[in-house]
Amino acid sequence: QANKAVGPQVDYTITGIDAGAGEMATAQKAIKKYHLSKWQLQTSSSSAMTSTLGKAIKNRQAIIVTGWQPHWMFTKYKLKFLRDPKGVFGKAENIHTVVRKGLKQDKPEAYTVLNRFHWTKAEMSKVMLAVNKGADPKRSADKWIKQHPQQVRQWTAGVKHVHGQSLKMTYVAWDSEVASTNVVAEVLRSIGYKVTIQSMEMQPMWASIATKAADAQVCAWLPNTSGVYYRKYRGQFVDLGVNLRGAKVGLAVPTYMTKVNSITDLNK
Ligand code: PBE
Repeated sequence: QANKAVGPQVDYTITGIDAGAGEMATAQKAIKKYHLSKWQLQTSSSSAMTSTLGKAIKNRQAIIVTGWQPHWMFTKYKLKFLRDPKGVFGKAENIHTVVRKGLKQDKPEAYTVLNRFHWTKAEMSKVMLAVNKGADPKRSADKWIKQHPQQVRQWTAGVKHVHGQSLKMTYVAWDSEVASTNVVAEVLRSIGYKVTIQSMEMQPMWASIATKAADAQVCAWLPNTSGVYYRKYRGQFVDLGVNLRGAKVGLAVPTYMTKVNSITDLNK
């Protein structure tokens, strides 16, 4: 089987995630740029994609997914990103925190904490892996916070306690963003905010900040993956800068697919 072309083994299908994800648009672009005319990108969800991936790996079958890092799938499974010689997926990305206009004036304490929030890929992965193992996201966030008191104190240092002010965060239920959003929400709760977090598709998430229906989101993968909405809503939000450095997006396969190392190999 290792010698057979990969296309027929997977029905020329790339297993994707939610249609609204930036990575899905980029994967469509890759299909064009690499002339993968026989190939289709299957829309599903992060959880359906990882479940299909898990089953394929259990049976040592070929599979190609839209992958990203940080993500627990790279911890749990032996995966590799396919090389992307045309650079369609771009290089490493950073994740930014984006808040609504006027937040600094209205809720300066929240603004300060959101502005300071930043962590590493390894830290985010820890929370993601706990959630993947079945732990509640809020509890996993709490546990991480308890284990990193100095870091969290840096984000809240000198910030005065508020008394039940409300704060609304929006996010997309990608595993990475479930982790970051819950951690930030719990930190803001610890200084007295009544935080609600609401998951939605990517476009409404950006719109919620632009229309001031929501206060903050920590899910902006830039410059590429969230670039469409970053440009579309430019001037209608405040970019607080990087909260995680060196994220990556691309097509990924299990390492046992030794013949498939580059997106160009999908044409063989
Ligand atoms: N992701 C995770 C998102 C950004 C974070 C790569 C699935 C996407 O828009 O594709």
